[in-house]
Amino acid sequence: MLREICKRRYGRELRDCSNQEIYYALLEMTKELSKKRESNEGKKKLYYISAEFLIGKLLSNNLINLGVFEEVKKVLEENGKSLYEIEELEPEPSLGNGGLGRLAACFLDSIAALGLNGDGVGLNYHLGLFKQEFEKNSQKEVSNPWIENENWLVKTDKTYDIYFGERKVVSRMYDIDVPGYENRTNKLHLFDIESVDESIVRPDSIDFDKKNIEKNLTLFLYPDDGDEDGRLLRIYQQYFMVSNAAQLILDEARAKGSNLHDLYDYAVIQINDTHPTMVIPELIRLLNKEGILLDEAVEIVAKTCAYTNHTILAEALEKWPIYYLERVVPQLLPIIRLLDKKVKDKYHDEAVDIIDKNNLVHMAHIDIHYGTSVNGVAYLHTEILKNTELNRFYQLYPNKFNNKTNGITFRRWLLHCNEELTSLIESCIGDGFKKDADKLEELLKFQNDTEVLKKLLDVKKAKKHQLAEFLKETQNITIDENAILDVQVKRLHEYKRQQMNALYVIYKYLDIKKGNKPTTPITVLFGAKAAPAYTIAKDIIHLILCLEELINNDPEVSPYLKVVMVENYNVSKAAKIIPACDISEQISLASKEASGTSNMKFMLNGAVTLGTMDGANVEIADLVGKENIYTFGESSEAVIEHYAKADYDSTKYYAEDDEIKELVDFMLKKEVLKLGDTRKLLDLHKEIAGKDWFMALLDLKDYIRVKEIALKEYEDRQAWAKKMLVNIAKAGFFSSDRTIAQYNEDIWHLA
Ligand code: 26Q
Repeated sequence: MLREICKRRYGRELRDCSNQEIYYALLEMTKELSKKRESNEGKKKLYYISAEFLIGKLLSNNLINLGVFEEVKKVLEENGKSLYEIEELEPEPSLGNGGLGRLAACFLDSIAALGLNGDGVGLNYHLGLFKQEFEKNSQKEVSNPWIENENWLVKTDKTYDIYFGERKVVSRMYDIDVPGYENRTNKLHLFDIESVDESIVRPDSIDFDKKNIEKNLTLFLYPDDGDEDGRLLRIYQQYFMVSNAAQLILDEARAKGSNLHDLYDYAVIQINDTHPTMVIPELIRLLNKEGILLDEAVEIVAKTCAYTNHTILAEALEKWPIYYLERVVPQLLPIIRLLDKKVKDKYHDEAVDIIDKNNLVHMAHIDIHYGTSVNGVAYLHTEILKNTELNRFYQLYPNKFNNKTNGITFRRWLLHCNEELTSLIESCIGDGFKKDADKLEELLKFQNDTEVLKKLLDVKKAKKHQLAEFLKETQNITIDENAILDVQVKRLHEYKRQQMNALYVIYKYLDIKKGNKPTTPITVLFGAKAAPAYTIAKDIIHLILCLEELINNDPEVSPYLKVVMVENYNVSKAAKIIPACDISEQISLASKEASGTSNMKFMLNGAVTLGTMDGANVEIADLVGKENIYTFGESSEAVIEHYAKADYDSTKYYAEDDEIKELVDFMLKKEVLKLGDTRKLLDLHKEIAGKDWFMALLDLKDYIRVKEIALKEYEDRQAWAKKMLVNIAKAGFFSSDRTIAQYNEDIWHLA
């Protein structure tokens, strides 16, 4: 088929086409193939509404799911072409910030793989999350377009009128096919308006006129930001997304015979964090317009919606000033006030109000009162929601609360990103694990098989080699393929504590300077974008880049320790980095990371976790047992208590412990200041020594202690390989197929 497409498009044989031409031919072929797969149908349908779908590149994954990956790869090879080189030409859709968006993408893959009738609904951002560049050891943001003339989007003829008060825009729906692994195809519906104007972005930046919504509505994915215009635009985007979703849902239900009084038999809506919350008042408004009385409309919608919470950070919970909503979507205000009144009349408890006394609208409260289900994303996270953050709500609605521990799609995070490991596993236990991830447990039989353990180490080495070549090519960075690869890749946030890892790097640097040379060299690799307005996060990146320059150019130290900050960490870089990793850094302050999902990807690829008892790390520890994970730090209970009593004082740790002080003060040493910006380093120093809101200094010494143990134990290669194997064998639980099966069983009830 590929040959014919090339002939038709270019009048040439496959072998005479350029990689770029072949990429477009493959795009056409893949779209054609997935169109042929019948779509899922059924009376009831799931609508997974999310402001973010961090789908990443689609070509290879779609080929895998359509069952033609091997064949295509072979045909290309026979014609002197490489699928991997062709893949590099695919522009990456970065339509998400991080974990939440990537989770939505993994979920779409699993929903289709399980043959469930469910589509994604979101926004067609023209520019994905900014592209990160490093300049003078600092992050610079530039715009990140992904839509070429030929792309994955299929323009549909579905359009809707969307009103912001009196102001009307006309939307259009674009679809991206989601072919299920050896199954039928679902869709990701992305809404857009035609008047968006990419030329309003100022060159070489991400600045644009935030007032003109005709031109900017779907221009950008929102990186959390603080200025007023920006926040208003976020509300415009959210309403645009949910009004389209609501109209689509009602259209489809009606077409299947719903009289709308029975909407919940035709539709279930999963609200991904509070970003799509306005779908609740919007649906109520639309049902009411159709002649359904308000009280009944509220009941109907409450039976149709379910909410997932992804964070317990108070500052990340959406609370919009009521006058913002009044300005953007005045038509929703009567409904939101009605929802609030019902709550106030019934409960007389300010803590659960929708509109608080400061006239802030608590979006999560709408979801909890007016939905069937509230779920957290890992066991510990759900417990914290129930017992502390959302305890008042849990007392009102104990049956709504449930846990759905996150998962990842094994098609992308094993089959595609690590073919070498996939075939080793297959040679041991057959290919049943590809459909049923729990079968990975059969690997445990090989725990003491020296042959298999050796092959496992060989695979790791091969993946390190590939990563080393990639880093050389893209960033001109040389890493030692024989070094221990220690990796922390995730969005930059103080609670994730990249700063604590940076302090470890300083510790190790000074230790090597003192003459304590590690037996095996260590590479500490970071990858992280900081929100453009998050100054401290940017200062932490600055520190890491300064350390990178200092250490890698120090002839005494660099043979033993290297620091690498990967530029523009994204999904495709993750797919190259994760399989090469030995030690997976999951070091958030206990209680703060709702789940984490990279922890699962690393484990699946045979990395050993070094982490706190936070998020899904708790479940990883439970599964692999304490000899196969390195844990440290204060417990979530202890941390929650520190916050409750406000008794954590970083100045104490800093001033009263000379070892800690030496590490923190290092960032102000002249050799570092010489490489960096004094203001930024001073600010960061002040933040850590004087405030340290996420308690890096609290756990620092335990972290260093346990990390040193891990590095030492790495030396026993056989014992380490066994840990790797147990981690892989136990990763089956974290397949998003399992997560989705549980959502369906407990919440969605699709046939
Ligand atoms: C909110 C308001 C205005 C602008 C932006 C935002 C915004 C955008 C993105 C708020 C939050 C996010 C993303 C949150 C996120 O990624 N959370 C992560 O979700 C993962 C999947 O459940 C978890 O594994 C992570 O622990 C959690 O941090």
